Amino acid sequence: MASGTLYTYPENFRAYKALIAAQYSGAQVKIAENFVFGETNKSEGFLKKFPLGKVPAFECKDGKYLTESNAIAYYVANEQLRGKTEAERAEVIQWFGFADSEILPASCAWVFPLLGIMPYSKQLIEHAKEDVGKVLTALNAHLLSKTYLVGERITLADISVAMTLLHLYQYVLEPKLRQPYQNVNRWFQTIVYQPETVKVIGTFKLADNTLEYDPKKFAQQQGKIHQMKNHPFKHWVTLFGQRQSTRFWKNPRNEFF
Ligand SMILES: N[C@@H](CCC(=O)N[C@@H](CS)C(=O)NCC(=O)O)C(=O)O
Repeated sequence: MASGTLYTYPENFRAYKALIAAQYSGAQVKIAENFVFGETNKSEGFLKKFPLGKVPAFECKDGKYLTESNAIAYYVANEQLRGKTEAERAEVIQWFGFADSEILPASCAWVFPLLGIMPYSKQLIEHAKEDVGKVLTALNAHLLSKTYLVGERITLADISVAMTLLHLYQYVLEPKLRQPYQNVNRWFQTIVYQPETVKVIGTFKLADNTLEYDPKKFAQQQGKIHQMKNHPFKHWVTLFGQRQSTRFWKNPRNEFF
């Protein structure tokens, strides 16, 4: 059975994928103690193992090193979660790509400005909402007659896609906005309220209201994040701060995330 150490900051939806998979498979995944984002992952020792300095990162008990959250989740998963047939495994990979390429950029572009961790642009948020609408419409059609994304039981496809939708359901998809996507809502709640998921993410609360942009809150939040060593969103601010003049801002709808 897979076992090893997972490097991550707290409440990282990418790390959740592996942690939930481990709950199903019984894999022994220990979270690295005293991990400080921006420090530990930039240390010489870490970079020797994981040259990009990104998390989540996984140090397998047998000495292998793994990066990329989907690969780590796959490594610690069991056969059921990976997909039982070649076709199912291919579908799982398909949904990994869908989550990372279709959902994630749109989710970040909508939610992060409202959390004060990315500058606000009404136009970009409107584009992001449209993009989120498109992915939810596609998912809703897929889930019309299905309980799970692949096959008849939960797989990594469900875990990966649900975790990538987490911020949307947590911060912006208030009842009126999620109303057109009843199949997705039903499926999402099936996944986040599984006991294995609850053990990792706690009891999830769907958004009652869409988070509103407040310029004062934005300025305060930026200050707070910069001051606090371990603020949960510090890594994003650092990341965006470093890249503000680079390609993301030249083409903010690109596949930055
Ligand atoms: N595709 C990767 C993305 C990993 C990633 O971008 N991690 C961010 C934090 S969420 C990071 O560690 N960034 C540090 C950096 O870019 O220096 C995955 O899914 O694991």
